[in-house]
Amino acid sequence: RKPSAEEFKRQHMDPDSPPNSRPTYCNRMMRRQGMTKGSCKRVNTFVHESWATVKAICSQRQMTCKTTRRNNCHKSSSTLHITECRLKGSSKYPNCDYTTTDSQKHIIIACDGNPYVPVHFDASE
Ligand code: 139
Repeated sequence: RKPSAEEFKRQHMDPDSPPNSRPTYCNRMMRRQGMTKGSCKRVNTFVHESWATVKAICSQRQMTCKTTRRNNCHKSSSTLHITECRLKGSSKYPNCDYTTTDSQKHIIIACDGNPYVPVHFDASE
């Protein structure tokens, strides 16, 4: 499947909700955004910033990706509001049960294509 900005948006963008640590956020969002179909996705980060802010990271500091060793990753120059969803060890598909953790961190994303846009979430730090 071709990487696309639309897929990145579905899995990682939540610009309209402020960061909130309601414990039900990840269970609800992971299901709503289609990441609990077939299996429970283990780790997923949502970014509470505008698409313009996230897209702009593609022109910020370039680096080697942590997960693939490709060189098309970029680290945000500022910290962003994010929520990390992590599958609980006790979770059993189809009941995907997540911990919800809010933070403010730099994010590392991979960009690809022409136009050069976000396609993969690599890490936060
Ligand atoms: P993924 O299938 O990794 O990429 P997610 O980001 O949602 O989907 N692509 C690249 N993929 C990896 N590295 C590159 N340098 C790439 N350049 C292009 C989506 C598409 O992007 C393409 C791929 O070929 C693919 O088609 O790490 C595993 C999953 O966990 C998530 C992110 C990732 O899935 N994750 C991990 C988080 O959301 N947060 C974290 O902190 C860590």
